[in-house]
Amino acid sequence: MLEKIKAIREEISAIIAFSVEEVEDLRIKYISKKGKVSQLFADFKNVPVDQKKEVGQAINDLKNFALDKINQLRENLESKTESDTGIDLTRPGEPMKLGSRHPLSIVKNEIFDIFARIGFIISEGPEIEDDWHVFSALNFPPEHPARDMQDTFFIEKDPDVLLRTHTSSVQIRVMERTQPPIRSLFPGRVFRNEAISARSHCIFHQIEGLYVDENVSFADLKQTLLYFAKELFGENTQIRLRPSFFPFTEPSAEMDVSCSICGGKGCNVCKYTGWLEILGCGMVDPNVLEACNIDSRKYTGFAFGMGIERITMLKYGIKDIRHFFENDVRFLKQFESAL
Ligand code: 2U9
Repeated sequence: MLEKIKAIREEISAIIAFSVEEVEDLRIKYISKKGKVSQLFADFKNVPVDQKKEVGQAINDLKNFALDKINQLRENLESKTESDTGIDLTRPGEPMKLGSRHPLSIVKNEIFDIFARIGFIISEGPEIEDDWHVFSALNFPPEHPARDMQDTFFIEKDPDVLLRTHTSSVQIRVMERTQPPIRSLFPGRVFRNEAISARSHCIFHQIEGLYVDENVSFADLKQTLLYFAKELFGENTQIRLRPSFFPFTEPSAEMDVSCSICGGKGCNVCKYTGWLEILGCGMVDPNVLEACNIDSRKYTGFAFGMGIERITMLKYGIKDIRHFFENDVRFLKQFESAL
């Protein structure tokens, strides 16, 4: 019994409290009717007669000790006012300074929203890839220069392990496991073995898009991209498609938008052409559909791809791609401030 009393005394002496409510909880825990100290009084009847005097005294002392401690804790908390802390606890807090979203994230989210309104979902996949998903399934011939070490980062030990050069690899992964209809965007970081300059970087961000279903036509592609350009650059934006070539689309095209800076009249951003190139696109090559076990006689599809850095530079008139990766707050805080 004496041991138990000693242990409770040590417990009480170590207590600290940060609020009056906590002190009240302590009072209940130790000296209310069912509290630990009161429990000792209940157990007192079992104490042998010859020890009753000593134990009784010890329990009384413990009760007084607990009461003193609780009163002291309560007084301390109640007396902590401005006068003795020097702090006016009623003053409103300093507002937290908000950061701002990265310009690439602002533009990426805007593009997500535009395509979400016409039913596109988002799919993501690995940055470290294999030859099949980055090249072979996309109809790149074995000797295509993109497979060269000069253009693509491989790991030394295994030429089948490489950093993706486009997010088209994710489209392959989705098509391999899903039958049409497929309507998705594929955002992500991509890597190319390029010298870093004001205009290009070895890491950048892409958004690609894919729509595969029965009867998807080039007219659907063109109308979808016109809608996209008007939403992103304004209702008066015009588009033009120029023939191009990619191994994974046939036919292929590059899309220009009328320059949003000069409205098409000609300025130094559009190099006095009135047009800005913003993306590549085309009808998915039947070989690519077949490589993913999608029946190319039943289904057709369109795809497009764009670099988010390039679009963001055009939208905000940013002259050097390296700003996006330096994270200089003087650059970053110029964009949207609300999170
Ligand atoms: C599959 C089938 C077709 C995606 C496409 C482009 C054209 C394109 C570039 C734009 C600027 C890459 O970031 S960039 O350097 N992209 O021009 N991308 S069509 O076509 C696909 C993708 C996947 C299965």
